[in-house]
Amino acid sequence: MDDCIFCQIVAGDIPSRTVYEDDDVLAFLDANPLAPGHTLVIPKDHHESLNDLPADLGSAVFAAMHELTPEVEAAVDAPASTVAFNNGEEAGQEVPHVHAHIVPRFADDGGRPIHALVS
Ligand code: D5M
Repeated sequence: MDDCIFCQIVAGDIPSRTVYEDDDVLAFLDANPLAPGHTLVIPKDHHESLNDLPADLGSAVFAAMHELTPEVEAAVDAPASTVAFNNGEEAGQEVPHVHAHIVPRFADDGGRPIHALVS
């Protein structure tokens, strides 16, 4: 989609800091991080939300999340992370290209639950 920010990142038309890439999935640092190392994981193909995502691509995204989450935590020395999708505009999804947030969490960050952290 020409007007999708994340499709433009996949195409290389907007710069991003790549964390991981394979044939189906791209992960890059969030431009507005909630914590150091905040990473987004997206399918390269444009699908607006999880509801539109074919199961095989969902599996590819999950496999990348599964591999990346401990690596992201280790990279910033975080003991935990919040991993979440804002799925749909009313749930706070601002970029309509499905994406998972991996947000490293720290002992001194207040332990706020997911609804207070990802908006
Ligand atoms: O989260 C959308 C996320 O996308 C939000 O945390 C900022 C991030 N974002 C927006 N534009 C960019 C670019 N150009 N690079 C990296 N990250 C970006 P949502 O769940 O839709 O509210």
